[in-house]
Amino acid sequence: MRIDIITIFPEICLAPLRESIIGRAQETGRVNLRAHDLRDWTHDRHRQVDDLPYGGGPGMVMKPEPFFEAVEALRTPEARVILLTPQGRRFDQAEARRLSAESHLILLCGHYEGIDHRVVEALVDEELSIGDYVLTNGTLAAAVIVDAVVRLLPGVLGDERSAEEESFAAPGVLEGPHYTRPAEFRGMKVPDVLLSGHHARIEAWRRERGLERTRENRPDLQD
Ligand code: 6SD
Repeated sequence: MRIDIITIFPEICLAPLRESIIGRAQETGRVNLRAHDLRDWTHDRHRQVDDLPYGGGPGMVMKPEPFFEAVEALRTPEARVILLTPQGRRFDQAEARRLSAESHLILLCGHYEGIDHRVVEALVDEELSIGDYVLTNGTLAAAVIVDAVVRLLPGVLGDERSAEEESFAAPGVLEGPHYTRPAEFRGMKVPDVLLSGHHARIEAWRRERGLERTRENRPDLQD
């Protein structure tokens, strides 16, 4: 998969994606990830990407021209162009799975008050939001989406099962708790059932604890 990110802060989205699993996915060529500086598509001395809003109001609006030139330079016939915005459809695990089947994503990151709407109308295939809170810009949101999508690509996770078995794979039920050694730590014991070697009982216990957690933390997930 190829992913191009267009932002005024390329380093902010690249840094967290260089480590660990996603870093390795890049090194092994499972994903070709690039972040581009939007200012590279300006032509004035100040490399200006924003301007005053028509109709007045606070803050600045991102100019359309650099986004148009950037997308025209980077897009391929298969490219899906996505804008990160609090006004977008909510991104979740099902959306991550859907996007992991694409061959080329172009992620547009806004800053300031927002982006000239002609970009949305003429260039953008879909608007996505990573959650109901307001960030200062779209760059961290783009990094979140890349992380969630790339880990689903074939060969990216060492243990292929772990992409499947986790929370949200079974819709409406969160994962149960995990433990590792030591079996007793500061007086806190690992539940006996996990040491029993009885796989059916372990599975039933995990499911029960997952349901408990769902009821407590995410009642909205239950039917
Ligand atoms: C103006 C942006 C772009 C500002 C954002 C996305 C989400 N889920 N929260 N905040 C955001 C995106 C904020 O540029």
